[in-house]
Amino acid sequence: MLRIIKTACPHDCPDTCSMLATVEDGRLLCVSGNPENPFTRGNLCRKVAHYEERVYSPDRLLTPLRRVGKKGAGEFEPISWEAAIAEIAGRWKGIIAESGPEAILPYSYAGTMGVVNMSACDARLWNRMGASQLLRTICSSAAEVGYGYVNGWSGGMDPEDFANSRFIIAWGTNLSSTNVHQMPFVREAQAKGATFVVIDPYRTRTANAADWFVQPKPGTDAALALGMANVIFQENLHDPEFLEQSTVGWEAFRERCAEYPLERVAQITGLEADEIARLARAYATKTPSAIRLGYGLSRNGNGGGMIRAIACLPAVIGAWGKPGSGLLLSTSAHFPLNNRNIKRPDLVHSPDDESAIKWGRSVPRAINMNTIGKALLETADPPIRALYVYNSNPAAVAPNGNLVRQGLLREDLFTVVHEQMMSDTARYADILLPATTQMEHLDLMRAYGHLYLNLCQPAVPPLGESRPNIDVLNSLAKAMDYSDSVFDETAEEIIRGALVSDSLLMAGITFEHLQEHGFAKLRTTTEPFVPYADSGSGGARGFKTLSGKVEFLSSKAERDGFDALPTYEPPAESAEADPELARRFPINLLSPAAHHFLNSTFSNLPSLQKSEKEPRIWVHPDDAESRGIADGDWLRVWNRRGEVKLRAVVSENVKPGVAWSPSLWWNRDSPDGGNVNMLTSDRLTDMGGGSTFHTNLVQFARCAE
Ligand SMILES: Nc1nc2c(c(=O)[nH]1)N[C@H]1C(S)=C(S)[C@@H](COP(=O)(O)OP(=O)(O)OC[C@H]3O[C@@H](n4cnc5c(=O)[nH]c(N)nc54)[C@H](O)[C@@H]3O)O[C@H]1N2
Ligand SMILES: Nc1nc2c(c(=O)[nH]1)N[C@H]1C(S)=C(S)[C@@H](COP(=O)(O)OP(=O)(O)OC[C@H]3O[C@@H](n4cnc5c(=O)[nH]c(N)nc54)[C@H](O)[C@@H]3O)O[C@H]1N2
Ligand SMILES: [Mo]
Repeated sequence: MLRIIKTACPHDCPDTCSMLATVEDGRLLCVSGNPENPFTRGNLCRKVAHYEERVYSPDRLLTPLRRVGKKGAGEFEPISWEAAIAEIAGRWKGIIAESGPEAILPYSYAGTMGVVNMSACDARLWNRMGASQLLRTICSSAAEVGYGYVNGWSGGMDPEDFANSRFIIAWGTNLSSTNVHQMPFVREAQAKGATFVVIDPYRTRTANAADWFVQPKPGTDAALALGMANVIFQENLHDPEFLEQSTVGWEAFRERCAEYPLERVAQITGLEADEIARLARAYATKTPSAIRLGYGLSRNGNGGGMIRAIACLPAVIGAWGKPGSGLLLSTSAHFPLNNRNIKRPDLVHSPDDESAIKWGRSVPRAINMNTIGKALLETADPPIRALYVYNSNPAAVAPNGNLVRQGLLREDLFTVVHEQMMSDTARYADILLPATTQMEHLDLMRAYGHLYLNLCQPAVPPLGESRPNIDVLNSLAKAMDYSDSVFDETAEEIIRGALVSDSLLMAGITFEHLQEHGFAKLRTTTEPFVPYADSGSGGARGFKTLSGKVEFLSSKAERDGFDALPTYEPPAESAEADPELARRFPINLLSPAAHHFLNSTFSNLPSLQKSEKEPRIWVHPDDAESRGIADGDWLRVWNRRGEVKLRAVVSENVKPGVAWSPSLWWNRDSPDGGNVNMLTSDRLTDMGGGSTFHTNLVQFARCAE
């Protein structure tokens, strides 16, 4: 008997595809895209198309395990769930009694983006406990803060509206790999005569699909954006009416842009002055024009400032409030889900809470996830004594990997990992718990690259003894003697609570509706949705800044210690800011998303490893020649933080002085057991405490096989 279940892809990707799972006798046979969804249109990416390979992978964890060997050796013995939960709660109670709840650190990210298993069940437990808070900054925080200074939130265009654009820029995003369902809308526009531009220091797959590829030096895009705005103002291509009615500080901004004449911008970015001028003119005149801005470029030391400068461009030309026009960073803020019901902030300690009085802090301290290595090794008052990892694989994905390893190797750290796979991080666990995949549990997905909610309905029973996050965290809450009724809520109850909304965008989107259809688009007033369209004459309203307008001049930014106007600053670890360092380590290594992996998810599957071939590094022929390197040689790549071995691809896809290594291989499958994050820096971005994976100076040389 074949059954087809409507579900969705839970992984950390803008596309959040509507899927159909085909099941026979409780076994997942295959998955396919749900053809009814107008955004994902029945197509799945290469990674997810054979999801059964992931569900039934030999790396799946099927029983709870207790460490028997040395820390990190990956040697375990099976134990029962009862024993595992009792042991964890017992250790936590002891630690809380001695050092307070902040000695416990949960570490998680978006292994699943489900509302239940990423946002609800965990927040409730950690809030109730008063555990250290984790700042979830590894991906988007710099971009959100930089963009937020301009528009007040991270929302923007409907991705489906790109089909109506005549000029599209993919700026620091590799859509053909990381947001594949955006591309048909781009191609539709191209077929109607639109120009598609890619701005990226690496010639990506997306660049190969573009009409115009612009290749600046990494970390210089703020100068490029300000230089473009300068051309637009000088040539009178700006929209004075929009600027007057809907923005703050545009004349001061125009003066700031005048500090970025073409020659200076050409020198900073490494682009020809003429190309910058042509790009600015085309952007301003071939309207409606749209920018798809990626998080990728924000992962530079100056990432927040770059995003902030780029985010100003649509307002300069009055692009907001019109079809096919504007900018899209993320759609996640568009979903009016009931965050109070989801996270239950009322469970946070009140100042007269017993534990808060005893330990002296009513709001627990926050630890930035990008500096997890340092936090494990150096945090005091109290030190981190227990770590609980779920939805993430920090041993592979976090920067400054050698430090992360050292932290995880601490003998006195009690580490629990709840995982689907025997991941790099799982090997460091003291107690290792098996997690269900999305095929085995219920959840609700919002998306960061479109406006559809999806219900993930379980297709098969949990494999082995695996359990979803909600079951495990609720069991732990009970074992901790927390009697709050929220720890009895089921996934369905949480989803129903999340859908409670008085927003018109949610009209009729009920649990039953989602069960029947699998997905629902937010009930926007126009189709496609056009943000800020309900404007007064000549302008657009509804920006979420304090002024309600686009803020070139931001008093909020100023209060936060930044320039009141967008500006260009080189990242700290760059030739411009630190020439001495750049002499020793002259290559800027970018390590963005790999086509066949999703961060470190899927990187263990043989078929996808085969497509991704080997841990590799793309280097320019000049940089290869000067070091006697031939295509296919093994390279030793190093800096002050670490050293890794990668296979050389000699290629003009990068400019001299830049290298590119797609991420992420597991350490397990990397030569010498270390992936590219042994090199990356845990220095934080200018804004938002974000990650700086692309601001990474290295040196390389040929090495033996
Ligand atoms: N196949 C695949 N898809 C994914 C992921 C994956 O790992 N694999 N990861 C998912 C996740 S978690 C995220 S956040 C998104 C990320 O999706 P994207 O935002 O597309 O991120 P990346 O591919 O990491 O980086 C995009 C591009 O930014 C470029 N870049 C780096 N520095 C600069 C710069 O200074 N200026 C400019 N202009 N460009 C720069 C890189 O060369 C890269 O091509 O993708 C999601 N989708
Ligand atoms: N060098 C370099 N490093 C990077 C990046 C880069 O571009 N370059 N990208 C960064 C970015 S953008 C991001 S978002 C981070 C992502 O970093 P992570 O959030 O750690 O993402 P993944 O590597 O996908 O690991 C997610 C893990 O969660 C597990 N998981 C999935 N679903 C569940 C579940 O329901 N329950 C439990 N308990 N576990 C589950 C998966 O098996 C997987 O091992 O990586 C960052 N690291
Ligand atoms: Mo991400």
